[in-house]
Amino acid sequence: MSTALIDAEPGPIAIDPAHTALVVIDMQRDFLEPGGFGETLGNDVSRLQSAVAPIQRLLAGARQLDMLVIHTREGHRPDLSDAPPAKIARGAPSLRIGDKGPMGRILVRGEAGHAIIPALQPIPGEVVIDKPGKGAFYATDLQLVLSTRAIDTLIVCGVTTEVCVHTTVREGNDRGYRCVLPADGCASYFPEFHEIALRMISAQGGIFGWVSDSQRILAALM
Ligand code: TIU
Repeated sequence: MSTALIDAEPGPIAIDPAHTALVVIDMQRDFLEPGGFGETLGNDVSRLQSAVAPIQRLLAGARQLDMLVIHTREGHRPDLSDAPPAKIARGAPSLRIGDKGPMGRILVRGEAGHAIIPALQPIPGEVVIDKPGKGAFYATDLQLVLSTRAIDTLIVCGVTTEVCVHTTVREGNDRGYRCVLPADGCASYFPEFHEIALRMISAQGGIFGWVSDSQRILAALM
């Protein structure tokens, strides 16, 4: 296959799977399961479940097409040397980053809660990027991985729409990547933020990306 035309807002986008990466943001137990970082912040973590099945379908399609697949995980070194004090001190969570919770230390690499949920486990050959911030480009080698594979387009899904997905799309757009979001493959603890975050991306002629959905993306690709 050379190019596929994806139906999207604000208009169709032609992508070449050989130069496209599927980027799955932070589908970790810490955000999706009770007892993790998301719940310590006071969120109803069940709100993120809707993204799981669409991402499973996107992963299956990407794997069939041999597309580059990248998974990210938000988290910190066990000594918290890469966790800014301002991030640890933020808000009034029931447990802070680094504290011991039911899935191990909150948002710390190597702990059970830091792992990607069982339904979306990476397979050999897929890239896993550990990131200390909300954006996947900040303080990671993501851009190097993408340039090594001559990637120009990112299909970005995961959680949460208005936090780590949005930050990554904004970072990616400024670095020259065309970013397409499957609306159903993203989710937020705040449904209204999910909706408005997607509208922000495709407004003004697609000011920093395109919004589609898993069905339309897969219909174009497969
Ligand atoms: N709290 C929230 O909505 N999100 C995060 O803290 N990180 C991600 O979005 N992954």
